[in-house]
Formats: sequence, C-alpha cells, structure tokens
Amino acid sequence: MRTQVCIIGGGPSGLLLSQLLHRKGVDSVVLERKSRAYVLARIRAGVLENGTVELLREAGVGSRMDKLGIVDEGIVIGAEKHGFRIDIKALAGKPMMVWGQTEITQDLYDARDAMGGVVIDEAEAVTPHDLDTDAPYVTWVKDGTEHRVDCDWVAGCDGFHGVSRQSIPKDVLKEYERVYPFGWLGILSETPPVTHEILYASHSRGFALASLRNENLSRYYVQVDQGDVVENWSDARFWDEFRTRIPAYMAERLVTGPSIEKSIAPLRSYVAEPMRWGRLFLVGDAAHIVPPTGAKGLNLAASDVHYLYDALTAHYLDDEDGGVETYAEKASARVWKATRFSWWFTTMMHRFPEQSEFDRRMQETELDFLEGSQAAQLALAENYVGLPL
Ligand code: RFL
Ligand code: PHB
Repeated sequence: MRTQVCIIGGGPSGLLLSQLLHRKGVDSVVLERKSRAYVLARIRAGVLENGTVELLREAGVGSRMDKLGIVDEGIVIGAEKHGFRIDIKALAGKPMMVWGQTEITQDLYDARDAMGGVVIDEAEAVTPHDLDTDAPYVTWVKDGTEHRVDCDWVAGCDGFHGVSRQSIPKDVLKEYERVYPFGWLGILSETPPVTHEILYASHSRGFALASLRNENLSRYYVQVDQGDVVENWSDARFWDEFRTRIPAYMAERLVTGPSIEKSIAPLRSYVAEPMRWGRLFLVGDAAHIVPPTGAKGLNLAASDVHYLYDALTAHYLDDEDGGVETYAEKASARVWKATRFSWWFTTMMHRFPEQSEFDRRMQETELDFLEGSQAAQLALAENYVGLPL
C-alpha cells in the first residue's frame, strides 16, 4: 500500500489532520491501535478555543457543534466561599465553545467514512521505519497478518503513550517534565449544570471545577491526592466534597444525581522537542501534555494540526516547503506558551501537599490581584481564549 501521509493514531489529532488533508486532495492512511468503540467512549476535553472551532468548521465537521455546542462568554473563579466572573469575550474579543471531545471524534469518524477515508482500527504493533530517509514506511499487524504502507511523511498523532515519539533517537529527543502531586477525579452526571460558565474554584480543601456538556449533562471535577483511586469515592462523597469547594451561591443550587462515569487523571506538564525528526512530525499529546486547568490539551493538538495541515498542503499543492521546515519551531513556540499558562493556572488554584503558609498567602494574593486588576484579567482571557496561530 502507498499513501502520501501515514497518520499514526486515530484520536482527535489524527482524524482531524486526515480529514483536512483529504479535502485538499492529499491522501492519508490512519492507523489506530484501539477499536472505534473504545476511542469514542473516552470522555475528555470540553472547552474549545475559537481557532479550534474554526478549524473544525474548515474540516466540514462544524454543523452539529454550531447547532448544539454552548457558547461560553466568561468563566467564574471561585475563591473559598465567593466567586467572581471574568468576561472573556469582552476582554479578548471572542467567546469559547463548550463541545465535548467525544462528539468531535464521532463527527470526524462519520466524515472520514462519508468521504471514504482509510482509517484502520485495531492495528497492532504499529512501527515506523526509515524516518531519516526519503522513503519512510510503517508496518502493523491486523488479524495476525503483517501489513506495510510506504509514504512521504509520518504524522505521529498517537498520544502520550504512542510509538512515534519513541522512534526519535535518545540523543536527539529532549524532554521537559513536571509531575504535579495530585490528580483530578472527574464525574459525568445527568443533572442540569450548576453553571453555564466554567467554574474554576480554589478552596482550602483543594481545587474544584464545574463544567457541562449540555442542558442535562454536567461534568465536574475535584482535586484528589496522588495515588487516590475511584473506589474511594462514592457518589455521595464526591457530591459532599464538590459542594464544599464551590462558592456558596452555587452550592445552594447544585442538583446531584448518580454518576454515569467516574475516573481519575494524573496531572503533568510535559514537552518533547524537536517536534519534527526526518520525515516524522509529532502532533498533539504525542509531543506535549498540559494539566487540564485552562483546557489547553485538545486545543494545542488542534493548533499543531493547523500548522502541519498548512505545511503539507503548501508542500503538495504549491511545491513550497517553508511550512515543513518551520513546523517544529512554530508549533513548539505556541506549546511553550500554553504550557506556561496551564502551569501558572494550576499552581495558583491547587493545594500542594508541602505548601507553606507563605505559599498559601501568595496564592490568595494572586487571586485577589486577579479579581481587582483588569490587566491581570486581560492576560488570563488572552491565554484562555487561545493565543494567535
Ligand atoms: P489522544 O486523544 O491520546 O489520541 C491518540 C490516539 O492514538 C492511539 N494510539 C496508537 N495508535 C496506533 N499505534 C500506537 N502505538 C498507538 N498508541 C496510541 C490512541 O489509542 C489514541 O486513539 O491524542 P490527541 O489526538 O493528540 O488528542 C489530545 C487530546 O485527547 C487531549 O489533549 C485532551 O483530551 C486533553 N484534555 C483537554 N483538552 C482541552 O483542550 N480542553 C479540555 O477541556 C480538556 N479536558 C483533557 C481534559 C484530558 C483529560 N484526560 C483524561 C487526560 C480533561 C481530562 C480529564
Ligand atoms: C471539561 O469540560 O471537561 C473541562 C473544562 C475545562 C477544563 C478542563 C476540562 O479546564
């Protein structure tokens, strides 16, 4: 088999890249390790930057989002018992969109099917070869048979645990990492959301976040200790903890109910460089992880896709390689800025186990400053809505 771009990983990055390229006549094959049902059941991101929304529209998968997504013009910051609003749209000129990652993945799969895109799922032992030559290829095993695709480029869209990044030689790959000493316990519940504007709450018992998916589907999180397990968290315990950590006026109107999903995610900041090696490009979580405070993960994946899509269409349609040559540099520069923002927001909002009284007062003062300063709110809004591409 031969294709122009072999895409490893059929998550949002891989599917979006393949969909965009196909619409410009560039051919790709997507290799995904898991089953489609598994990929579609993963509950993750919910908040999209304006640039991500526009890219989804350009890919032809914006219509359900535009009909059913919830436009979010502001966020609420909780500090112990009270909360204050930051008007993201007024400050940064654009709103956010609340639209779940599972819906995006569903629309992308449907669009790939409708256009006859090649997405091979349950591909085992996916292995890229000869990435530092002009004739790379990728092998995999499906139903016990080995297959091979020859290509011009390999896009590593296979997430943090994928194989692509590991193909870069150890003496070339540079990794930067911070692991935070806590995780987020998230639940999905078929209850009316307590707020239509995302709430980020700092509390002496730990951070909490209120988000939503639709009028009767809420997505809530609380900070938990590193190593904690969902078995320790009955629904009743979750609701008690969540109610305690959110501002009093919201706690009064909180509607609780059974959880339909419950999971714990560890928090880390991680950046790998370079994002290109030979004929391999790293895209999305394969190259970087941010803690979810600030909702940047999926949006960064989309901005990587944007740069690579521009680069590859210029290569194939205009015989112009400037974008291919500058992909790693451009994508990394934006990644570092979002990494800084997510680290700053995480550090201000969470309780750290070894925190001193001084550290605590610094967090409180930072929140106080944010509440009173238009300039501080503008800096947050500019980052939250998404830095320019
Ligand atoms: P993914 O989604 O991990 O997809 C990678 C795909 O590659 C496949 N794969 C392989 N395929 C073939 N061969 C191999 N060897 C392979 N190894 C792996 C995997 O099965 C998978 O299908 O990466 P991608 O596409 O780069 O997308 C990144 C996003 O999923 C991620 O950044 C976001 O979900 C992060 N995130 C959030 N981002 C936001 O922008 N806004 C949010 O509100 C937000 N909330 C979140 C989040 C992530 C969370 N968790 C659980 C990590 C909330 C949570 C709780
Ligand atoms: C979510 O809706 O899952 C969500 C929202 C905002 C975040 C992280 C996750 O910062």
